[in-house]
Amino acid sequence: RLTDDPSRPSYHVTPPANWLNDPNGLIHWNGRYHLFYQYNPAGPFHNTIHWGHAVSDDLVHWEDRPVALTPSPDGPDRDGCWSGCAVDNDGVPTVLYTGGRDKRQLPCIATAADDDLTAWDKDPDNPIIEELPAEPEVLRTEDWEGEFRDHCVWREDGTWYQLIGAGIEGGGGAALLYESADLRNWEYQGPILTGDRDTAGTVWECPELLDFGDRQLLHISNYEDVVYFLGTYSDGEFEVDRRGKLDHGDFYAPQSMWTDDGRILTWGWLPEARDVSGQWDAGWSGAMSLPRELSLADDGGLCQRPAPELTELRGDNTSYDVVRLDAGDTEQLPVESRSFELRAAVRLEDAEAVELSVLESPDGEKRTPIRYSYESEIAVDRSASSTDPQATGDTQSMRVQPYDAPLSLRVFVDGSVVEVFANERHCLTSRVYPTREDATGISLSAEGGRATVASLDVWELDSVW
Ligand code: DQQ
Repeated sequence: RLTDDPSRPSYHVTPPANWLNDPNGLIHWNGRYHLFYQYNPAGPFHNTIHWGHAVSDDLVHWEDRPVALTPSPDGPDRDGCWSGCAVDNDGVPTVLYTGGRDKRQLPCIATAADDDLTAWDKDPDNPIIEELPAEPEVLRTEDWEGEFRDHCVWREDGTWYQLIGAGIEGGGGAALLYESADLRNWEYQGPILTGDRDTAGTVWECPELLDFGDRQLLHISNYEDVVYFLGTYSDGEFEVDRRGKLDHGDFYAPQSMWTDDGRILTWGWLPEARDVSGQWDAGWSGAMSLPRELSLADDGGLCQRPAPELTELRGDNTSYDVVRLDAGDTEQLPVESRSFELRAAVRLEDAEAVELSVLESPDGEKRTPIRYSYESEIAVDRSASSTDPQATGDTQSMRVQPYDAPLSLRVFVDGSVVEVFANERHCLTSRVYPTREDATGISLSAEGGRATVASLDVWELDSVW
């Protein structure tokens, strides 16, 4: 496991070295949490994808396991074992994933060969779906005979259902529904939802349908964003009543796990925001988000909060009841860290904005401000984060709820990850690459008026390995 790079997160899951992308096959099995992921053991770039594997007893501490799925030289997954999910088929852990071969994307199935989920038997009859659906016509591109991949599988009244992500010729993305009695023979039913290409992309990757009882959530990844639709799903159709983004920053292709105690935990891939040569120099690429617990609020909106188990990682603590800031004031916190959690309730009073600056050098030259303004916007400004020409310097932002109530903020900084949770609803994750060793400070300041920051805590967080 590479450890000597200050940009390496220590409490977000990363590959031991080399490349990681989407979370796959999430399953709470025999009391252990299994997290598989798209992995290239050959280097920090996306090619000939395997499934990496990490396992945890408590959702907090992780252990690397051997590679779980490897492309078979003669198989339909010769060019890669792409994203897929895991289900419990009456005691047999089973994964469905996309095999890549030539220009085709071919759904495949494998069953666990042991109880630790370290080895998998691929079905000799793979691929389990060979024909693309006739209607609507699946998008062909230069690279693919059909943009048709990724799997979300569930069982209802004894019948298996599956969503596959796709693009539609002349249209936008789609989540295509299939039905099966045995997980192997699938009958195509049609799209449960299709997207408008201008607002929701041309291809939908990694669709996932989550059930919250009387309402459902479908999220899709459209090359740029993770868009979620909330509404009701029944009889093969999804009726949308609201939509949003699961995260407004560097977060993609999420997948969820149903825990034995009935919670939905979601992980997303945090892609790098430095260029290919920067990733090559580092020798690793990609991290997982923290596990996020998803639920619906009384007003029907989506709540996202860090899994409560993560408080286990809290070490040294610095705490303030309240910090009062006047216009132009800057308050330096006595903490030096690149792996911490900060929690606060921010009230703007009559200020225009409050800036919480992290990864700040003592002279203030290098810093990553998280700016909360009265326009109800949170922005992470990366323009002074780094002098690394390989790193992105743009600003990422999101809207939050109205500013007259205090903003509840939880910020997780970890090497090159800044993961922000606002009001337990809105998330913005940014990747930053401080170059100065002393860029480890935290400060607070107010602009244009007074503000208070209450219930302020900073905890050092331990490594999870
Ligand atoms: N990543 C996988 C695909 C999926 C994409 C390939 C999303 O299965 O569509 O690594 O990031």
